[in-house]
Amino acid sequence: MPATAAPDAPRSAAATTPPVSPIPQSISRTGDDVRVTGKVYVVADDATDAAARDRLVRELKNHGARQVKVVAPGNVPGDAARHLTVRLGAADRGDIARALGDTEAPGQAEGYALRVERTRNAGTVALGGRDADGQYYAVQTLRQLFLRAGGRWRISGVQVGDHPSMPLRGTIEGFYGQPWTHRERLDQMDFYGDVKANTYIYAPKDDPYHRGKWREPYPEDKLTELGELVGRATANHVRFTFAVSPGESICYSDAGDRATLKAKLQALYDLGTRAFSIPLDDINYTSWNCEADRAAYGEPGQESAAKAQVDLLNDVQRDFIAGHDGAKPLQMVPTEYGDLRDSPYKKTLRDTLDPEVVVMWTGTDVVPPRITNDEADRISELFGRRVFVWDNYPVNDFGNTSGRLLLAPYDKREAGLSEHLSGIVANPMNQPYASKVAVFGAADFAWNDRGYDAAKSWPQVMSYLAGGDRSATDALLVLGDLEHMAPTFGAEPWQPQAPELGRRVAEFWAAWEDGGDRTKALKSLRAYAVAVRKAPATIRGGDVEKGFTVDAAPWLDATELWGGAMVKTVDALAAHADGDAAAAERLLAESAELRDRARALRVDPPRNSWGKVQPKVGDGVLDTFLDKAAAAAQQ
Ligand code: LTM
Repeated sequence: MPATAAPDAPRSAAATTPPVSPIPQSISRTGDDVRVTGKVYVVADDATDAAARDRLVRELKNHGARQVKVVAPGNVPGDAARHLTVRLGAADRGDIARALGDTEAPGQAEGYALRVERTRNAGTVALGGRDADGQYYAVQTLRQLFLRAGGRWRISGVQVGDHPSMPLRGTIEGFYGQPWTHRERLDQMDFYGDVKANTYIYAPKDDPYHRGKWREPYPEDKLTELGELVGRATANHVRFTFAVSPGESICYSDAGDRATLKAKLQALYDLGTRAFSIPLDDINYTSWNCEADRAAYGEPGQESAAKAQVDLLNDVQRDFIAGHDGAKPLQMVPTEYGDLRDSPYKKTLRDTLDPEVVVMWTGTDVVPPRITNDEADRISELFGRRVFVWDNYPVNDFGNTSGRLLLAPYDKREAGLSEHLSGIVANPMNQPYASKVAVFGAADFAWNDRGYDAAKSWPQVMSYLAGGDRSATDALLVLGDLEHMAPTFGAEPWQPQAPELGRRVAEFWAAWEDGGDRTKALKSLRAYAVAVRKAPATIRGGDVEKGFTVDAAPWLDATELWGGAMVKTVDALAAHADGDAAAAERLLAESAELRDRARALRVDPPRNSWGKVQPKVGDGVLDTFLDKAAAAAQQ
């Protein structure tokens, strides 16, 4: 697990509040930072969340505590005043409420209050949760408050009052192509805990038992894995949400099919799952799978399809969910999931679907250019409830994403959406570790949409992936810029390719062409070209999560070559400026050779359904620069 605190924070950091992700609703200084003493007392009781307590102990040990003693509130030893004392539990527990002082404990679900206070001989930390989730999130915030100053670990002297803006936050593994492996999913659960995401929806399109073979129970070994996953999710305060997608073949009116579907849900309930979803996306809804449905709901069409779906979903909500202790309201994905047009289908859902059932929506398109408050308001009216956004970013399973990793920050979701939505889950890439860039941002936004700033969240996730390693963080930002393009299903991407490189290149040409300082311009662009060339080695050699470097391997290989080609080309321009045509020609030939090698690379083995393709790097910006610069160096 990468630590996110800066390894050796400057002294001036003491006057500010450290970056915390997701951004808390409120954070301010209480006073001086507090020293992590060699021995630390953790004060916990039976109502203290066990996962929160264990994580707290681990974090204290990772940040300077040699011995951590867990004691009950009535049993705090006399020497505690000389040691750091951390109180963890319900915010209204007497000792925690006193230690929180005037730091207000939020009343919202999953909320928490945290206060760090320097005392005469040591310090106290109070971590008070509104509920068990809140306790866990208090520890996740504390994890980010450790800083190293003068070779010693300290805790930033702050107070935090915090709660999520959206009730549902996380991911839906809902893409086409190779599903994630069991190990990758386990790792994702830990990651979601870190970013305060509380939802993972299991809906991989290419798990045969999820869709085509939905009637068949999971084989024993798969069921064992799913059970392990449910446990890991729960330990991270993540709700494992089990989805079955029967729409390709179900006979909606058939009692046998309904019983089979409920049996499938029951098997997961028995493993500890308490949240369920029935996605009905990407199916043909204008023909029946059985003649009985014609008799039950009429001739096939939008309205009769909606009637059949509602009949099934209301039955599952009322007959299965309502009768199962602790089960959350049923979730569903409508067949019309990505537009804002009213229709007989939506009207039937709005008028007759049980109000408890949660409806998902992807935006104004499968991959929308943005999501606004007004759009969210309009779709709420059309479905008769606040919708739950299935956000098709950073998913890379469709044609326009061929050859791409999507590493741009989570963006273009309007502040204020928390007042119009029940939540957001991101549909990730087939590459789970690389998906963390966008998922981190999505979780950050869903926690505090009004405080979210894409430009600040992006370096934070890169630092998280780099385990706080500053050079690797910078290298990841360079790579992220080259993999910034986020396509829609149409011709226009919703996020541009390589905006930082594009800005630098434009600045360069302005100086080169308009009589600016060419030497300075060459020096500056060369430095960036070297950063591009070196980024892959820095990422591979630094503390970056191994999984990320595996996911990104073809793109890292390609980036090194494209960066090398750029360095050679800038050098060719410099030689040309010096009047050395022979050197310019030689350097351009070397650049072309590197570029050819980059173009010959393939994503192999393919996790995606694109087949073997060239990994794209800064396309449309970097290659365009090389072409223009080659022409300029030969003039
Ligand atoms: O978006 C939805 C609701 N369904 C599918 C997803 O499974 C798929 O991953 C995305 C992106 O291709 N598009 C869909 O239509």
